[in-house]
Amino acid sequence: MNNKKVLALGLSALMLGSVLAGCGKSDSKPEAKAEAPKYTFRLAETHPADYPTTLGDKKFADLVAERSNGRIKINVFHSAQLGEEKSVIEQVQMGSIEFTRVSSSPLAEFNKAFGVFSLPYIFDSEAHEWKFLESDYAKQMLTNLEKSKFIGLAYYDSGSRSFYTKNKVTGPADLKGMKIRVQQNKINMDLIQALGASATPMPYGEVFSGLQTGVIDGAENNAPSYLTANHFQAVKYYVLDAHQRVPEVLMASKATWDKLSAEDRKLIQQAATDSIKFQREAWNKFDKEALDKLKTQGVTVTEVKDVKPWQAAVKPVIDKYNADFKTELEAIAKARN
Ligand code: GTR
Repeated sequence: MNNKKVLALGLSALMLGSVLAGCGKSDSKPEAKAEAPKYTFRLAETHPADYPTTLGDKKFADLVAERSNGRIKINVFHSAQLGEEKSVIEQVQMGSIEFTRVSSSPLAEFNKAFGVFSLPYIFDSEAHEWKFLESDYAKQMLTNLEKSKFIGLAYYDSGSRSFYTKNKVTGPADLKGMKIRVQQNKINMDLIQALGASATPMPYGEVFSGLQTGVIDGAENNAPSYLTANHFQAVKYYVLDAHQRVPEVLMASKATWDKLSAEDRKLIQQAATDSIKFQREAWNKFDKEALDKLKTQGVTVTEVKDVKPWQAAVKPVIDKYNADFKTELEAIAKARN
């Protein structure tokens, strides 16, 4: 904890340093004279500095700084410097961290509707997913986060999640008996159970050692996470079953929001919306690069030509939660057309 604090302080000093250095440049238009920050906020991010979500966060922070003329400063703390996702979400809820970018999956434990994204095979494609994420329904889901003391600002892309394991998996039956790490929510546990494997929920930062020591036999994620968290160094089989598409969420603490003027809220919301395009482009580029890199690093990538056996195996999960997510699933089906 102390080490993290020292690291965080060092990083803020560094960031401050670069802002001051920036001020020295003589490209100043008269109206661009930066004001001293009135607000300095922290944004918690679990991924490393060059990961596509972090790039999105930074774009968002840059737009806010630029448009507020330096008055609102958001420092991005990447690489889980402020803690693992579940604890970060709790701190954002309490108002001790002002902003974060998290996965919908752990968020579902705080706001039930977001659990819909943990259901398997609800989207046909990236296009279908984004048609839904841009719909009024999905926007309303962000707005409804307010009841849980969050202000939902934007969805970011996270591609699709697939299994990576110690032994080769080609079909769902191969997962039987394996211990698989899942993101911390109930639906994920049911999903693993439906596949005859045993689910081990654990924070992201513990997965690497879990895989190395054999506490778990595998996990599941998109290619960028499998690569950048170094999980591929511990387990080398990746089967592209794409069981989930779990969007990322950029959000603020309601406690922070309540202190801001209407104009500042508008500015921050617009910056978040405007950062989406940049994040999605960064995502698509890195998603492909990551898969290529995994292959060159000795990972055996197994394509799934027929997804039907996978869909059939996890159908009990849909059956179990169909009624709970009736309206969400209807809105998702509507976005298919
Ligand atoms: C990643 C996601 C992270 C984290 C991680 C996990 O895809 O971007 O925020 O939730 O998965 O599996 O814990």
